[in-house]
Amino acid sequence: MTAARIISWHSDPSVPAFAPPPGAVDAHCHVFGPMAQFPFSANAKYLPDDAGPERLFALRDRLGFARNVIVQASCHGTDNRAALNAIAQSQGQARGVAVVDPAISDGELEALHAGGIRGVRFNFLKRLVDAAPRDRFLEIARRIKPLGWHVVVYFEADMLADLRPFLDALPTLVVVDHMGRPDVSQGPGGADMTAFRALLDSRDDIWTKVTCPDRLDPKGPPWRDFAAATAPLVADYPDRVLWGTDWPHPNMQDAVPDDGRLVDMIPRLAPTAELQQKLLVTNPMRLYWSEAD
Ligand code: 0GY
Repeated sequence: MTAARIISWHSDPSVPAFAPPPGAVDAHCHVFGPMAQFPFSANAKYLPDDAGPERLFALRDRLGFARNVIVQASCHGTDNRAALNAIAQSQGQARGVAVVDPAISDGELEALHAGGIRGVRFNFLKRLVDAAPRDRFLEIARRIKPLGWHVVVYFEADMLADLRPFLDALPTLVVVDHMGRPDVSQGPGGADMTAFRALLDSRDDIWTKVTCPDRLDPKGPPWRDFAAATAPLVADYPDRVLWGTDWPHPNMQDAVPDDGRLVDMIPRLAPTAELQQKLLVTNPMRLYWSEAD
């Protein structure tokens, strides 16, 4: 079993030439395990090697970032202890997004809040999770609203039309992972981006992460199609975008991205200092560190 565990991250990422602004937040990353302490879910669709907080924080420092938002990875199911452990070890420099079961108690939700969780993730990718009825997700969204949390949704472009009634019904701020995985080769005016912009235009409390060129642009570095499709989105919705590495890049095996090159892409997505400040500091701080702490 151990031999089959996946290493999905670059062993020696470059130091980026681009220096993020002080206080920059990597707003989409994960931790795996360590498995001996925090076993993976019996329903996990992939079995990764350990990628714990020490590695994550070493990468954060190498890339010139100050903070992390740790998103519960599907391989840990609804057991958020690995993410909570990483947040606890971050000395206030990490917050998280959990995956929870609808049966969770109010006390457990409050404990997650105390542990640094500020949102829940609803994952619709069939290759990652078993299907969950949408009414259960809506119930969770209603439960977490009083805590001031938001909902993170992960879906693919061809699911958007079907998901619209569900997304429209969500009662909290919504963050869409990786822009709903558009086909970036269609360009900024292509069908996928046009449908996604219609979603953003339908409510002013839908945000997105301009993340994962490595997943969305099969032509590879320097990810030209991704930059061409994404930069106009950052320009048009500057107060509703987040950026993250996606480290340790769950499931990426064949083309593991160099995280330094991902960071070096930021000025092509957000060309001005003002846009960079919003993308990397102002926006994530508003969502994850809105209290005075
Ligand atoms: C991502 C993407 C993936 C995986 C997960 O929770 C996860 O396992 O998020 C993926 O395989 O596309 O955003 O990290």
